Amino acid sequence: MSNLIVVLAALLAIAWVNWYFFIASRRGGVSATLQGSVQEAVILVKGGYQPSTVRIAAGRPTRLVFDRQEDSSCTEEVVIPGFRVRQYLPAHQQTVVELPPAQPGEQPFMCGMSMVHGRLIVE
Ligand SMILES: [Cu+2]
Repeated sequence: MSNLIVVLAALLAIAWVNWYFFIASRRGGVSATLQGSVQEAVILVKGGYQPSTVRIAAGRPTRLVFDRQEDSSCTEEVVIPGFRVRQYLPAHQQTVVELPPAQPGEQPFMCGMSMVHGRLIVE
C-alpha cells in the first residue's frame, strides 16, 4: 500500500515538474511597459539577454532598449530576423531599437553569431 502511495507521489511530482516548465516557459518573460503609444522594454546584455523573453502587445510599436554592460565581442550585434533588424550595440551604452507594430507570434532575437538567444512574444 505504501509503495502505491510512493509511486503516486512520484507521478504527481513528475507531472507537476512537466506542467511547471511547460507552462512557465509559455507564460514566462517580462512584459513591455506602455510609454504613451509605444511599449518599451529594457534588455540587459551581459553574457546573455535579461530578460530573454519579452512579451509585447500586437499592433503597437515597440521600443527595445538594449543596455549592453560588457565588451565581449559576442554580443556586439543584435539580430531580430523577423523585423530585419541587425543593430550594432556599443559597449557600456544603451541602444534603442524601434520595431513597427507586429502580428501575434514569436520573434527570436540573437547575437550576430547566433550564440546567445532571446525571444519576443507578440500577443
Ligand atoms: Cu555571439
